[in-house]
Amino acid sequence: MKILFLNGPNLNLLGSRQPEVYGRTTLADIEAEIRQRATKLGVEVEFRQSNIEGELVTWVQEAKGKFGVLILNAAAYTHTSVALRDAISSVQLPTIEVHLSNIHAREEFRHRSLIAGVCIGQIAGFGAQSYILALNAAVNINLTQ
Ligand code: CA2
Repeated sequence: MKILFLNGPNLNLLGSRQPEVYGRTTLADIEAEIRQRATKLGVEVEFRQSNIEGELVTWVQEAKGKFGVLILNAAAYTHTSVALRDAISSVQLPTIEVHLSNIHAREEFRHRSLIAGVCIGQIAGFGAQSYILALNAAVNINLTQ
């Protein structure tokens, strides 16, 4: 099974700014941890980041038939992107929404996720651990489908 991890805008800055909100772990650290765990779990992973909404939309479209599960931290596009929601909905690829922070405990504009309704579930608030929880969920989803 192949799992695609997509990361949205500004997540390339992780670890370098706002450590009080997002911690000191970089996206590269998260990727390395995910790769180690994926090897042990016997799954393949691909890990990408983009600051461009259209690029994320294209990657979601292209994932159909190539990946079994999509794990998506859409970052700020979570709260704004009808385009990403439509892309997820159209590919019908099991998608897990992931966030480092607990978006429901933050500013009101972050409480609404436009993609939540087309995802299997949402994991938020566990920092880098959210990605690991999502990986485990993805592996288990695939076992039962
Ligand atoms: O908690 C999450 O994972 C978020 O998806 C992160 C997004 C935010 O817009 C969402 O509401 C919740 C922000 C990612 C930007 O990350 C930064 C990291 C360091 C410095 C500045 C931004």
